[in-house]
Amino acid sequence: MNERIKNAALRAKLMSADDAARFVNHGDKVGMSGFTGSAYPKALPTAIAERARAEHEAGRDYTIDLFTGASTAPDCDGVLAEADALRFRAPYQSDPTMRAAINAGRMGYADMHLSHSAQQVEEGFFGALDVAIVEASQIDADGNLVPSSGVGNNVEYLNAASRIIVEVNSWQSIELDGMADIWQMPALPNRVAIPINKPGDRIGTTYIPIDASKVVAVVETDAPDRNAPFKPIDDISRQIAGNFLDFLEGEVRAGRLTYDGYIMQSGVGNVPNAVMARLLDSKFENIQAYTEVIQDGMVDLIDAGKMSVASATSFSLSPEYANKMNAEAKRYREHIITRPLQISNHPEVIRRVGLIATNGMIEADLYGHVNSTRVAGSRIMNGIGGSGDFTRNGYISSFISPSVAQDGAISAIVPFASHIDHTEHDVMVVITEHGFADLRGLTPRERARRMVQVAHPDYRPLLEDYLERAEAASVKAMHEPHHLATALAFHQNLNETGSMRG
Ligand code: 0RQ
Repeated sequence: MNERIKNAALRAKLMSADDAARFVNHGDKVGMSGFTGSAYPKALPTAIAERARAEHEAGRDYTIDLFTGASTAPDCDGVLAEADALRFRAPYQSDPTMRAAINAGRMGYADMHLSHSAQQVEEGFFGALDVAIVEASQIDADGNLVPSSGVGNNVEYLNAASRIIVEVNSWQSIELDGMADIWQMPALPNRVAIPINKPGDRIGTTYIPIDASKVVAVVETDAPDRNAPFKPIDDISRQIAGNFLDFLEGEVRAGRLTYDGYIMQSGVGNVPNAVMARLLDSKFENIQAYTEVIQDGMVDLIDAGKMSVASATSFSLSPEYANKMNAEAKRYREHIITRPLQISNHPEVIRRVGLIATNGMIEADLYGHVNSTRVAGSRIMNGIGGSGDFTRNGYISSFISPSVAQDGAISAIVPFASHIDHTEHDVMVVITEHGFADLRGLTPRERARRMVQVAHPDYRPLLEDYLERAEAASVKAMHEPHHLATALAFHQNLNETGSMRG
């Protein structure tokens, strides 16, 4: 594998993951690569977890603070949480073991807008970064890193850290070389406009330059990304996708969108994937994505000639599609650009390109506030991720969700959201299998009437009762009526009986 490490000085730093883990000490702040199961380091997390266990068994403290691009995998977040190796985690996670550790109060978690995360780490909001552990597909002769299946916050973590550990993963295609577009944000106060006008604009280098004197270890790996498969598309997802397409068609009829002018941002998950499958046989052409992750559905759209370019920060592919990407990276890099997270999610560029943002949600309330992150107000699910970056700054923001979860015990439309990630000022369209609620231009009370119509029929009478009660209690507060004593009754019922119906 030495052909992937072309720089002799860095080749001399080759060692085992266990030896490299000696450079990661108790109390260190560690920035790792990794984004939605792609491009995370495959060997060091397990080695660090083993070190933590050994230290704990010897009666010594050992925890680190961990920053990434976004979620990683069981062999990264999972093993570290299992070994109680983390004191603090940011900015996003979705691992079941880690989620349980956070919700049990065993470790801390700060859920942040992903576009903020690199800047806040680089500027020292969390203290100085000690170590960056970054996966690369190769190291070139000059010691630059060629990114693997994602870029995330690697540039900023490599700049900020005192020590660098590089994992060179030979599972990643060598032909990913050329896909990344690395543009470095000048430091404050010397910021300049980001010169991206269209999703396909390339503005930087295809590699990440690093300070090679900071590299303490290079580790070879040959392991796949996490690559969770998608569930087969079910009837509910198909109906939601159909309603989303009706909404887009309405925008075309209203003259606000053209069939060759759809610029997409899409959250991850089964429903967004169903939307992309539906776009395959739609009238939309030359679809462009300015988004966070490349998903199976986008690869299909590229193959079908429907999507001309997709700009993101990483892949989030099923195993089948990851293999296809690896086999044909040379062809796909003509259509796909991977960028630093702070560029893929930058409010400036999102606003400029005029994209339509589409994300999943936990719940929306009658007035259009959306909770993406906390079940019944307190229990973290994953995190806000990039949904806030795209929702606030998109041209149109939409949320897609089944109207109920857990066999109908939970309504996705509630009187008052138990936690608010996206305010009524940001949320424009809410889509379920029962239709779409276009909230634009409506007053709060008009919005509430539209939201009832996209709720599950079982919950509509309960929501209507709530509205009547709220209006009766709000003679002097008719702008956005609430009955505060029962505003969270759905959630109270859920906690007490296991169902929002009570
Ligand atoms: O639970 O997995 O145990 O079955 O949430 O729900 O319906 O499959 O929807 O996969 O789109 O996830 C908000 C979590 C939705 C996601 C969220 C339970 C439900 C199921 C998954 P099970 P679905 P999705 C850019 C965009 C924030 C980050 C983001 C998310 C599980 O979309 O994390 O948008 N968003 N990033 O049963 C209790 C409710 C529930 C509920 C659903 N009201 N109460 N549980 N569930 N609604 C990309 C990135 O930033 C990376």
